[in-house]
Amino acid sequence: MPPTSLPRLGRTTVPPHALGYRRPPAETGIVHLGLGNFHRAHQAVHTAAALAHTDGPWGILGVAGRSTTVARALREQEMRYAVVEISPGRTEVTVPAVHTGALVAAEQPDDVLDALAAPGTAVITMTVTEHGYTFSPRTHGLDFDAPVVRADLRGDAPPRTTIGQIVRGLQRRRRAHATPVTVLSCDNLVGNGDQTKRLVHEFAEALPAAERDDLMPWLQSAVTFPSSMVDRIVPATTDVYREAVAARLGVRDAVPVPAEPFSMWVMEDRFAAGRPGWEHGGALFTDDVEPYELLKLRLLNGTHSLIAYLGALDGRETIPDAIARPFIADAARSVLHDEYLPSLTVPADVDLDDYVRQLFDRWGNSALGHRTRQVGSDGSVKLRQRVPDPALLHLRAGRMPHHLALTVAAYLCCVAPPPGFSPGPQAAAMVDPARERLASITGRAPLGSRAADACGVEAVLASGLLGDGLTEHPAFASRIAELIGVIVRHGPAAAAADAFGAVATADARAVGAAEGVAQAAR
Ligand code: CS2
Repeated sequence: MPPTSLPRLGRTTVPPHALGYRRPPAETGIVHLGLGNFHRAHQAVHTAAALAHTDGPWGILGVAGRSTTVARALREQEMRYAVVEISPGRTEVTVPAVHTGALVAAEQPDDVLDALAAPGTAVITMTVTEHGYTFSPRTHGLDFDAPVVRADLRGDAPPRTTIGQIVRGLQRRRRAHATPVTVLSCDNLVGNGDQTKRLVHEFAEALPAAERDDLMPWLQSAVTFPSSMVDRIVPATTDVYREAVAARLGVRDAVPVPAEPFSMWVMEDRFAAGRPGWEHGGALFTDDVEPYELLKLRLLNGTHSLIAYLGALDGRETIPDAIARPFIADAARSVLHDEYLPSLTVPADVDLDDYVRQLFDRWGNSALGHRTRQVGSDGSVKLRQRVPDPALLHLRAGRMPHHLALTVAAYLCCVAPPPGFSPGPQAAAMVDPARERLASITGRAPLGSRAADACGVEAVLASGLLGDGLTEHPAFASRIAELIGVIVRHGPAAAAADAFGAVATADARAVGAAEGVAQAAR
């Protein structure tokens, strides 16, 4: 911890050179749900850059869900915190200063609804992680079986789910003045705008008839849900970063955010009531965000998951330590090039070689210390956005996606370890909302009890973990089961070699078949 003799970061103690611009916004135009590190290093920084170019009423009111740590610290620091941009050769510290307030939904639920309804609020943004959308693990619509969703629908207490908060806030807005507003998801979901819209509409449709009929027409005409792709690697805060702020700015910041230098934001320009000039902060506006989303969700996030699970099983604490292992780098290259890449169309303005080279540099950023347990957490909600569609594409074309199977095998070994197998401390520290559910399924049909025993994996897939489509391909479950067996008996490097070997054998067979065809034709 930095010495307590240093002044605390605040309005008057920010060194002017660290501030992105001179006049921090006084008015709130954006309410952000999910006051975590990612928002503070991404959207807030882009907003600061937009405001440095053109002033506007675009202050952000940040809303934390339950945790009070960041909101309280921000209030004590007059809404100031530092972003520590860090790469092996360089550290740069800036203070975005775009927040006008910080609330904790669990403590001030009514203030949150008022903020969502306030006439000045033109954009409601959210980074609540994949888990925060209260998806049903079965239908992938809103989870009407979850007690917390049911309670929010009854409405006899303040809403606790993000979707409930948004709908209750929109109801209040509709009744107060009915001005249009935009809801902008900034989470790693395919079609995040459409998915958010679907969940919000499902919630609104399930309200009592009078409430529903009052809300729905306005919701349909006045509230837009653009999709967006967000990208910046943002690890958890540690004392290293608090010390970096103390050394560079001479102040104490309890909640700085570390981040890599890279940052990218692409979104649809469908804002119902205006927006900041985010393009001046480097954001890209497009009519079709999906190719960017798929590029990022699959090449970056999908490969990231494989690196994290293999790394954790190999005892690596950080992503850079993991990718430094040749077998993990090779597996990452294979899944990226051979299995994810054929499943997407690269946007015309993206230089693929450059993008991929940057990905490996970003993962290798050893100064950042991004942890395998952070990327590996919440796999039950993340993998669904990353693995099934590309896997199905290959399976339907008659090809086995060995490295996608390896991703699922390594994930299951980390969070639902087969009997007698200890995945190590990094895997044990991964948080996953499905741990108990997976344990109850694999308790009935243990994973990896025999090499080719796919029942446990089939039961896991049948539970909806990766959607419905993959259950029609039992060979995929068998391959996952085989790879689990290899991990359990010989470790993650052997499993990666097995996946690699299978690809090489299949390639050799394909070449052999093609040569056979050519010979026959001669
Ligand atoms: C990571 C992402 O934790 C994860 O699953 O893949 O948080 C990743 O670091 C960001 O999406 C990068 O933009």
